[in-house]
Amino acid sequence: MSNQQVYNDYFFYEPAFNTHDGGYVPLEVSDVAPQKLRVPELLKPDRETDTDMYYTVIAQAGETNILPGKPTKTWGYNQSLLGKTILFKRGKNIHVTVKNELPELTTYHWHGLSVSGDIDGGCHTPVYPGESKVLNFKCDQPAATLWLHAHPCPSTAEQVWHGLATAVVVKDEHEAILPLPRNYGVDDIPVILQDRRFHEDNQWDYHADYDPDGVQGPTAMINGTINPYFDVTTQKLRLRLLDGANRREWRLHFSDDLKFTQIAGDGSLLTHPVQFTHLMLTCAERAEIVVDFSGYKPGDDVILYSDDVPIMHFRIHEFEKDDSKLPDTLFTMDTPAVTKNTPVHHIVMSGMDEEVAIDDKKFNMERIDAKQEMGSCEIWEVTNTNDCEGGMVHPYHMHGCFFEVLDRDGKKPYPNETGLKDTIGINPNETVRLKVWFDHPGIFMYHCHIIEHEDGGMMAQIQVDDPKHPQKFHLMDMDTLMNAFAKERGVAVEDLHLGGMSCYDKMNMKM
Ligand SMILES: [Cu+2]
Repeated sequence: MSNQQVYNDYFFYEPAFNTHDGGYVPLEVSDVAPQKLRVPELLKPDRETDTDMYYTVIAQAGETNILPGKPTKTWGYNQSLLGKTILFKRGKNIHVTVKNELPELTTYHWHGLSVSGDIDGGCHTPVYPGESKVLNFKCDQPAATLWLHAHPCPSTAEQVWHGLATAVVVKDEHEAILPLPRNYGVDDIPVILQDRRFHEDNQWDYHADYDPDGVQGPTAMINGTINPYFDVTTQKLRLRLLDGANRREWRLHFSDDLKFTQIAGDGSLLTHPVQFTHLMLTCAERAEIVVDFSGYKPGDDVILYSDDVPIMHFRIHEFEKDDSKLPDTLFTMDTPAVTKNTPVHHIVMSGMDEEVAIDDKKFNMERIDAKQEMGSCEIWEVTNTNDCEGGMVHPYHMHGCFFEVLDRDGKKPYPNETGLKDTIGINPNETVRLKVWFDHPGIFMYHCHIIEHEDGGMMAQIQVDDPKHPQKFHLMDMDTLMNAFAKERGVAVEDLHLGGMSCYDKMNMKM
């Protein structure tokens, strides 16, 4: 790695950090005894051949011992909280049976997976309690860390809060030959960053904690573990960081300002490795980093902080020397060219609290907000019209595609915004330009990934047509979903209370 520059900057606008929000919930130092980090097992395929992989993913309710005392009622995939890590190999045909054993409908959204709209798992594809469905697709995208989470409108935030989120890892032949840690569970682990508030008897209470700008809790929870430590037994450790929180931004740094190397972002390796001492993640963003513990000896404790709160410990043990060097180039972008005829699509993210909107509208399941042909490339100019003073960073996410970040207000993107991305934090009063193309047809959502903003209507949808195979897409309607939720919860539909509803009510809008 020839570029020795080490960045010590979070890059985003400091006045827009969540720490300045009126409703900010600071993280608190945990007084729980250190617990070994839960590293989710890899989900075992039901069957795997040279060409195909078969999985079953079950959304289920359960109880989890998170804190001393009473177990917490939680939801998860194939386990009581979060889920096992799902591995897809590039080039294989994937068959996933998704089963819903929850008391209410859900969807299975594969965040970052390059698939058609019917597989993507947005709000038009509910799976009702007791039902299952088989998803068939080919995995054809670069190695990356993706995730699976629930996405039923307008209850995405509450379901993710209950625990419906898990890491998905795509492997390919290119990544496989790079000198990177990849011994899962030993020197290559997912790190799902979330926060929760524990109420009486260690329970979560989404409605008590509800905030239209995003639900937060004072306790950092990493892979479902409070005050975790990880036993380091290798010189280099690869962390697949995911901001899986509903609202929280993570501003990460290690003790001793230990530098680390970011190797991957949302949807691929970065084009070049970048060295940092500080890294900010907004909701749903991923960063794979490699930490080199060569300067430490057995018995040392390296601490990971968010802002000034310790959230995780790395206990150093004996390890073998590993001075392998990364190549300068990790990934080559092969994206459609932009010409002066490339269409430009402007969109505006506005508001905070209940007033959030995209292009002055709240999400409507039955309205198509944009169209783009499969295979064609457009420049999306996305503006956050919040004020620099008092405004917030909105993490903008698109389903069904990756994008390349062209610039931020005409300036170069941040140094780790190379490679393929699907989520980008946009500062107040800033416009980012993205190169956007779709490889699959369908209806896809684009929205703020502060999940309460998404439920509150800061979301829109695009219809992507395959010009060679025109299709008619079925759109769900909100009444059908609301009636189903009401029935499942045993209440009249007028008495149904789902997170995003208050945002529409307050604006006198129908959901
Ligand atoms: Cu937002």
